[in-house]
Amino acid sequence: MGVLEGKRALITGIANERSIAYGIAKAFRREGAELAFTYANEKLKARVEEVAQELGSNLVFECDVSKDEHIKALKDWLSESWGSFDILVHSIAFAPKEEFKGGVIDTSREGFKVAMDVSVYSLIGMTRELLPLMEGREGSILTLSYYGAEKVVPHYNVMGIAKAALECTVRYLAYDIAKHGHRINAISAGPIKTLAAYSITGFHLLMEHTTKVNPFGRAITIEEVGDTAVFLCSPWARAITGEVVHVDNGYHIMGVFGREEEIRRRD
Ligand code: 0WD
Repeated sequence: MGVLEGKRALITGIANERSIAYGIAKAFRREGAELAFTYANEKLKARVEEVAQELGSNLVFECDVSKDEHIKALKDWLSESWGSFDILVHSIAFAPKEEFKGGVIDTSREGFKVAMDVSVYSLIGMTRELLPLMEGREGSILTLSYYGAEKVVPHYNVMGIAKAALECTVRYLAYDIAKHGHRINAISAGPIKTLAAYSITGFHLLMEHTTKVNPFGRAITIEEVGDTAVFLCSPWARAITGEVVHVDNGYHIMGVFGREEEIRRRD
């Protein structure tokens, strides 16, 4: 029996089969969860419907998280479809492409607003709206962050600021929802080649470097993020909330990079 048997999970943020949310959805399904999906806009509908079908679900709903009326409609739809549910996966972030070109100093007011709205406020809005549907079910919420929240990652810019705010939001929400018996955590994932990642100027160099210098010397996969997501959203993690768990092959523990290679070369 899977560890998520009997759980219902709402998955957001699938753009294609490279999306982190897809890796999470597959792992959830493997562990016995029932799934429902949202897609951001009409262009993504067919792809998300295919994914849903592949993972044994016909529950697919449009939700652009920058629109309050979409989040409200999602609640009504979910209430009619399931009545109640257990897990929300928030795998959504966005900033206009221009914001990744220069430095933080070049951030536009509009770019800042959009990044914070879609990538951070959406977690608050969705949590508030969907919370009543988790009543009495010891619900679990999961969002996705990145190391650029903690340290300077050139060109990550306003998204780094948004991720720092997101991680802080996780802690505040953890406090708020604990009184209802629910938990919320974040996974800080290492870089993965997805659509969102390719908006970031120089992403391939960042990926190359991160892969080479992390202690395991390899890239992380969406399946690895999926397995950690299963744990965090399962009863095994029932005492963990407000946490940011790094799934990055240990990249974030390093203080000096590339030294071993240099030492070997000189020996
Ligand atoms: O290296 C990476 N790929 C990492 C991603 C490392 C660490 C964290 N993350 C985070 C991202 O910042 C994001 O929060 O993981 C989350 C998922 O990102 P992803 O899987 O890398 O990217 P992608 O497959 O592009 O999915 C993100 C999706 C959007 O896809 P597109 O590419 O169409 O922007 O976020 C969704 C959308 O499906 N999204 C929205 N959903 C609802 N309403 C909205 C919106 N307004 N905007 C974007």
